[in-house]
Amino acid sequence: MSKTIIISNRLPLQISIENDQLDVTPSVGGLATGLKSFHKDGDSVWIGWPGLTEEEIPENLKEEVQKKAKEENCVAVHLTSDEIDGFYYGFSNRTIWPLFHYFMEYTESDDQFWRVYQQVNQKYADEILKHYEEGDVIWVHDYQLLLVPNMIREKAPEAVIGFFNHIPFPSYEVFRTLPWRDEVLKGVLGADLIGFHTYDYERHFLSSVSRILRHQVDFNEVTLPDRIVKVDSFPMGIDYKKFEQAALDHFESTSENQSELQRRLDHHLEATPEAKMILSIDRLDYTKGIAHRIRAYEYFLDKYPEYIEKVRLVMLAVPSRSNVPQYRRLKREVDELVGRINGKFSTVSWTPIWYFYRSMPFENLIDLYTTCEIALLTPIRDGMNLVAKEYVATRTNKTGVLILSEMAGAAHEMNEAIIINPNNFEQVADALKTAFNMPKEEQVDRNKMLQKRLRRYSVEKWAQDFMKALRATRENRDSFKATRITPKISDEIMEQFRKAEKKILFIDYDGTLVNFVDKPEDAKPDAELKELIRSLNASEDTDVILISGRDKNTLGSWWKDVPVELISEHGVWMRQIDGEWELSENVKSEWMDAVRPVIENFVDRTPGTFIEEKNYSLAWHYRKADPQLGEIRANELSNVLKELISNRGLSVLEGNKVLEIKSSDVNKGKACSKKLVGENYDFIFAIGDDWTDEYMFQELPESAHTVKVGIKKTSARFYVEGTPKVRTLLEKFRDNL
Ligand code: GDG
Repeated sequence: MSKTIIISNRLPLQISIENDQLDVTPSVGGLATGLKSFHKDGDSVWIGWPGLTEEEIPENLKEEVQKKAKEENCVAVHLTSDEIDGFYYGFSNRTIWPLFHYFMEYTESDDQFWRVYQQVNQKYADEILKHYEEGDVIWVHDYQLLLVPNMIREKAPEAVIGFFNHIPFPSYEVFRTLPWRDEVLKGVLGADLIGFHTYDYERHFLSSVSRILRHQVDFNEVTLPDRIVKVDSFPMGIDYKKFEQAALDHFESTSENQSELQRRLDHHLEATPEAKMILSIDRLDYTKGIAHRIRAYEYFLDKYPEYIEKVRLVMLAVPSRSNVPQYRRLKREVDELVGRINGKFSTVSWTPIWYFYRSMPFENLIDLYTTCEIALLTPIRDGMNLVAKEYVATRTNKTGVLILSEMAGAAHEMNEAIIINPNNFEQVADALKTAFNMPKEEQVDRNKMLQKRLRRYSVEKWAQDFMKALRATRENRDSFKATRITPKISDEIMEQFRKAEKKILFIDYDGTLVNFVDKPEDAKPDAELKELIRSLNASEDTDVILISGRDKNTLGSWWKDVPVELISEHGVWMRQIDGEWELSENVKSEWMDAVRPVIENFVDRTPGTFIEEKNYSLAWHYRKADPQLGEIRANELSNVLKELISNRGLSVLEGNKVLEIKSSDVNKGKACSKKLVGENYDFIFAIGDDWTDEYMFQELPESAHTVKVGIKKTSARFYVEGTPKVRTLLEKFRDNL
């Protein structure tokens, strides 16, 4: 039975060792909760690091760790302290984390970190492969494991792999500074589905893919030579019921059951009934804007001194990554700021900030959420921010005001909160004043809407949606119209080829025999390719025709020493073996003078584009332009041209990063048909990669073996993944001559 394999840096377990005794408790984090419906008995396995280094687990307990993990359907990946240093504290948290949160000045480019990151990603991938069986669905989580999807893909090409990035994905301008940007993108693109919290992160990722790797991106799909990768946003929710229930239980608990923290909070409330508490909870991380928040709070007290003794900032900062220097510096900065501000404003009976630097048990978290009338969450950058959602979920009487930074992913879904720019102290101060004075009815109205949304889009729904979309990628793969040429299909084609008495092969050039390059003049055939075409043509009963959109001079000069028939400019010119170029009837060129200036205007406005002038057509190439600008201008130019040439017997062909204007009477399909007239070929083969080749696929008889290169919509019967596969196929023809 197929299962789900979940992989995250950490396992959803807490392991501790005391007096040589192992204690394992399941963790209650959001991810673990969200995935629990998939992580049931037997149905799934979770692979990750158990939280203790190899050195910390005594030899005699290693097996025990694995055994205990297994009881929770988990598998432990053991990491040494050096690996944790290079992989986790190093590359993950000193390179990727700051860069992806736009803290470029904190981003380190250390080769050694990168090497360990690769090694450890490979370790995770190897562990996954040990457990992977065909039909399983693999879900990889977060920025520590960016290379894992492709590492799995290399060994298990058919695997269904999802990847979810829990942190932001930065804009191309920031991401491009990463020395290993190509490797990171290729790593993630090993997945079939890539998920982000917001559409912004999704479009930043797609923009990097199209600009850096130059892959074709259509809406939210990336076309690779052998696969299509889907990219989408899935805003992560919380376990709403758990937080709601905890809040209800909290209100029902008797005073004897109250926590010490709650008693102190109540004492404060009783002493100053008109005062309000402002809550902030985060890991102590520079992305969370803790220092900014304290300064903004100081600004608020300076600007509105009437609130002195009327508000108190209750700040919980959870220790995090203290091995990384910036976190240690931040700790010092926050300590100093809290000290200074408390010193500046405190009165005999009041301190403006209550600061806790520790992790609290869940019950205390609920105490804070339910008691504080205002939550102030001001990250500078935050993938989502679950605290904001949890706060709203615990406000069971629907009062309370959330002030949330627009830089948090959650802000996209929580419009009813007071949304602020954390860098604008004026705005934060005014938001605090508004929150303090917000009428109850307005609070209720806002929270009602927020709660409705959060309840519906819970973490469970998030996980279900992602898994559903991931499984759909497998179905899409299966429903792809053309059939992939498997070894079996290739054998069948060869069998028919051998048996046939008269055979013809139509072969496109760019994107089929050779890969696309930035400058078209650099795509010359290599010696091996020439030899292959020569040997295919050596047999009396086989005709090979290279059919291209290229101009006749280039094509003629590249193939001058190979005896092969050529068709250039989509069929404008034909050259028999050793013959002269012959012009197809019905082609005209007078129109070119009228059309050229229009295209020139687009060249001027679109850097990186140029005109290729052929004898009977004009082509506008935009492969080297900015990909998005290129697509926009191509669309525009296509519309302008279509209007200009209407009723002139011309057509606009939309090729692979090229628009070509030529006589409508000429196309590759017509050229192929002409070759078949009066002949009795009993084996017809045509292969090509772009839109202009579709004419061949459509015009050739149904019995023809038509093959598309790459995974795209096509009228061809078969497809192969890329140019190396084309060569393998042609070599098979040669071996079966
Ligand atoms: C990353 C992304 C994204 C906090 N203090 C205590 C405690 N918590 C719990 C909260 C909440 C979680 O930790 C924090 O989640 P956040 O989303 O706010 O932030 P990150 O840890 O940075 O998480 C973030 C998230 O991944 C999910 O994709 O939203 O943007 O940075 O659940 O309740 N829990 C307990 N004691 C504490 O002291 N028990």
